[in-house]
Amino acid sequence: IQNNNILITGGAGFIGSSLANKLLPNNKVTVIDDLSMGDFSNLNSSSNLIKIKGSVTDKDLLEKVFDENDFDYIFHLAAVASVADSVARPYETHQVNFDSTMAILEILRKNKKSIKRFIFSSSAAVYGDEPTLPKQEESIIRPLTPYAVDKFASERMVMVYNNLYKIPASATRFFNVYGPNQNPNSPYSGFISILVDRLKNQKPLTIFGDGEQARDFVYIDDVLQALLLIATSDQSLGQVYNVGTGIKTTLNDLIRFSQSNLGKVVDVKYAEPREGDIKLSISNIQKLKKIGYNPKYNLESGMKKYLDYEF
Ligand code: UD2
Repeated sequence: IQNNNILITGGAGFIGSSLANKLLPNNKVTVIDDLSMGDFSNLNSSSNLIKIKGSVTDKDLLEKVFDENDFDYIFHLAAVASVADSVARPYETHQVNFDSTMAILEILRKNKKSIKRFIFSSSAAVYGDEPTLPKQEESIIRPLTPYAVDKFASERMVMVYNNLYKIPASATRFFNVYGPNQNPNSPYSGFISILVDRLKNQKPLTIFGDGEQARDFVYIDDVLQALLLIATSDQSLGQVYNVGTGIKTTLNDLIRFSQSNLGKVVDVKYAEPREGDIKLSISNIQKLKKIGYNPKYNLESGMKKYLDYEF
């Protein structure tokens, strides 16, 4: 993507800022972020960058931003990413995780904005605990939390606007993304960001459960590759894609890995599993591969790159 005008909501957060930094040298990038989890310091300084501190639930702000810009691409990454937070505050998180999507879609429809693509970030959460693995895009959908329902509803609404109103759109279902600038400071931050923080600060790590729960951990650079492919492919129009690696890793694997490959010992405490925690979440990525996706990182190379950056 070059010489385009791009909006990234949640652009100061982990995935959003990584995407913005990749696009900034050759594009104009507007970032909206409420800084609840993100930080503008994640963004490289550039004359191509416009930073807006504000919420995607603020319709007046959205109207103003769209009045002032003709965006080519919109990456809607702003969300309350904590599933537990959605359980504690279902109405508030619904406004961020669903209403904001509709608000942007409505502006695009009503103002007859001509865009190249709207990309919505959905989640593996939509599959819930239905045990069939690996997850395919057509697998059974069983959202179990307000977060998962909002992600699925947003995703579907995006497809409806694509089909009925010809707003060109695609969606991603992220599995467990990790890498530099993922904020470790919430208990519901990504496990790997917490692990790296504990390794750095020599503090104990708590594993909820026996550590045999497995995830599909995907390195941020591969996620950026996926986002750009999905945004620019003709085939991906009106489609939703799993974004992962297809590789299963348990939390215990991660602990063993950091000790044997990196020589870093972390003091691990085991505690009761978290309520509603999913045991296994692994993606099938054949659909994404059909549009050219080729993940470059396994756990070893991804963790090495992440730790080189951190230490
Ligand atoms: C991920 C996403 C979430 C949602 C969900 C869908 C992240 C950060 N979150 O949640 O937004 O899309 O997938 O299913 O990517 N754990 C510990 N100790 C800790 C922290 C976590 O044992 O200090 C465990 C946790 O109980 C879980 C595993 O580590 O079993 C992974 O937790 P996570 O928060 O990184 O990711 P997940 O899959 O719950």
